[in-house]
Order: sequence, then structure tokens, then C-alpha cells
Amino acid sequence: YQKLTDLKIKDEIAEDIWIPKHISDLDSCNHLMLKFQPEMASDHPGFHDKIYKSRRMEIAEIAFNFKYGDKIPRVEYFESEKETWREAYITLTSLYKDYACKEQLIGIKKLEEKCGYGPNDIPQLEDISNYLKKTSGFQLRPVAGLLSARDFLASLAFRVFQCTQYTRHHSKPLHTPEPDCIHELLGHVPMLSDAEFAEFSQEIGLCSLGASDSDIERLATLYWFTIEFGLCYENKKIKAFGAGLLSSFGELKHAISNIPEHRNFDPQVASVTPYKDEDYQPVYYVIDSVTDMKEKVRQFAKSIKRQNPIRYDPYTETIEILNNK
Ligand code: NLE
Ligand code: FE2
Repeated sequence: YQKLTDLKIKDEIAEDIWIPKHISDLDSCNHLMLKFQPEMASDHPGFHDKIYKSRRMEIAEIAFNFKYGDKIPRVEYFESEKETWREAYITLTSLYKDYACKEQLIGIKKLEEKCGYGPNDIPQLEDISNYLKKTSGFQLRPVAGLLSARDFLASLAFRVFQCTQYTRHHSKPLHTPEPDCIHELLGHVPMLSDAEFAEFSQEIGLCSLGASDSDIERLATLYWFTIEFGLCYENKKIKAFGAGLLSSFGELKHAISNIPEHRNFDPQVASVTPYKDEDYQPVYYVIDSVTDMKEKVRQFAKSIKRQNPIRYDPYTETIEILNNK
């Protein structure tokens, strides 16, 4: 036990922050944020729905029991859950032609061919994880809800995506403020199967390891305006690559319309822009390409200080702490 005043903080470099050193240490990166849980949020569409809440608990158990190296247990989805998926799948994929970036279109097509994606059934995390592993080196681990930014970002450093397994409430199939498997599987997974996007995601993760709380906040905000709600130019047209858009019928159209503000992507500015997590965004950042975004974020990353430099060893899936003295 340490009193707050005993913590050594100098030059904004956070010291003695625990970081996962091996991919199996992600077993400890499981701190949930409760603000969107149906038990906690009275405006959650499932707040009064006992069946929905107990179903959520049942699926959450899988995540609570999961340990590194386990196969992700399959969920036998209810007909009503498959119906929610079907509606979202059909509506969203029909919009992608006009609204989604090319990486998303390619990603979805391959997932349909190779990983059983389609309107009729919810694909299983274990199958998707194996597929991603082969395609971009990413893998999934089940999570019971929204994680703390520090834990979520730390997982990305190991090319692990913490993935929810429950579905949104059936009364609101086209938008949810919290992650659910429709958001993950339609929004994140196709983009994560792109090699360059995967690399970008891992780099944000690596940058977060050992960072101070305020830097974690900046990185989480940057994550929000890119991986979650990012737009890009493609042949002078604006398209979406952010998962929060690609999984929300309503916000996808809103983002591309003339209603919100579109700003050219600048990580210094984006990382301190206040954002809304309950409703559609008033501001979006537009990148020129994934390559360009990655370059800009690499420059930005130099402003994130940590006690010692680190290096990721992909062979052993280990973080090495280098001593620069
Ligand atoms: N608004 C998104 C959706 O409806 O799929 C989810 C965002 C989670 C951060
Ligand atoms: Fe997300």
C-alpha cells in the first residue's frame, strides 16, 4: 500500500506502472468500466429486461473464466439474437458499398468466403480469432464489456483484441453506445484483417505501455477518433474506416453527411478533442490513408514519455524493457 503522495512522478514520466510483459499477462488486464452495463445505466434499452440481463451474465461468465491459451467457448445464440444480427448485417453491408473504405469491403468479402460471415448466423469468436491469426497476426480474447482504456490498449500491444460476445438489445439493432459482438465483428474484425491497419493498432497499444494516466487519456482519445470513428478520403470522397461507424447504421450515414464537422487528421489536435460516447459525434477526423495516419501517429508517439524504452519480440510474444542508461 502506497500513499498517493509517495508516488514518484517527475517530468510527467509515470514510474512503477505495472505492464503486461508476456501475452499471458493479459489475464490480468480485465478491468471493466461499468457505465454502460444494463444493470447500471437506467437508459440502457435492456435495463428493465430481466431475460436480457441474465443472458448477458451467462455470456460474461465465458470472459471471466477465460485464461490465455484457452479456446474461446462457443455461444449457442438465441433466435432473437440471430435476428438482431441479421437485421444489422443486411442493413450495414448494403451501405458499405457507398460508405465504407476499401479495406472494409475487402475484409468483409474475405470473411464471407473464408470465415462463415453472412446474415443467417453470428460467427463464433474462436473461428474468427483463428482466421485473424493467419491473416494479420491478431487474435481475439473474450471480454465481458467495456474495458478500462489502459487494459484495452495494452492488449493491442500483443495483437490481441478484447472482444465482447453478447448482442445489443433487440429493441435497438442499429445503434448502441457500448460495444457488442455486432460492433466487434462488423466494425473491428474486417479492418483488423488488414495488415497495415493491424500494425497501426499494435503501435498505439505499444505506445500505451507504462504511459502516465494523462497520456493514456490522450491515446484513448486518439483511438476513439481513428479506430472507432475515423473517416478517410478515397478518390476525393469521404468513407468510413472507424468501427463505431461501420457497426451503426444511423451514425454511418450521419458521419458522411454534411451535418458534422470534418477535420483533417492531426493527432496532436485529435488526441485532446472532447468526444461524446452516448450519441453521434459532432466532429470527425479524416485521414488521407492508413499509411499517412500511421506516420503521423508515429511522430505523435514521440511525445508520450515512459520510464524505459520497450521492444516487442513477436517470436516470444514478450515485451522487453530496455535500459537506456
Ligand atoms: N455505436 C456503435 C454501434 O452502434 O455499433 C458502437 C460503439 C462502441 C464504442
Ligand atoms: Fe470498438
